[in-house]
Amino acid sequence: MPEDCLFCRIVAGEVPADVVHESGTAVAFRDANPQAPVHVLVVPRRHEPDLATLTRADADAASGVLRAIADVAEAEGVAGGYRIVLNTGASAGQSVFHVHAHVLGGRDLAWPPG
Ligand code: DGP
Repeated sequence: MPEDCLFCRIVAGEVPADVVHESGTAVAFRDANPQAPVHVLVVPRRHEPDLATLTRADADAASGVLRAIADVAEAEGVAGGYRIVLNTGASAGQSVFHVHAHVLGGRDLAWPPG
């Protein structure tokens, strides 16, 4: 685990977070800067910077993230309409380089996202 990775520290319980879901491969917690009534981050326990590296390194962990997204959407009551965002790379707005899926819902979501 990289010692300077914020999301590794949340997964390890070293940094407090509002955890809403956990599995053997993934952890989900509320975003500290929510952009919608439901805004949950789903991260793999394993540290990888983005979805491509995670999928190539550990397909089970990648599918665990997808499963956790579905479980979170259902538990949060937004399974009928929500958005998944994986900002990948600084130019796309990624600021924490431990892969994470934003699960956004609870309001109408405009498209294109900008
Ligand atoms: P991104 O820009 O796609 O890398 O998203 C990073 C998200 O992480 C951003 O929406 C804010 C959130 N975030 C940053 N620091 C913390 C924290 O300490 N706790 C929680 N729960 N979320 C955080």
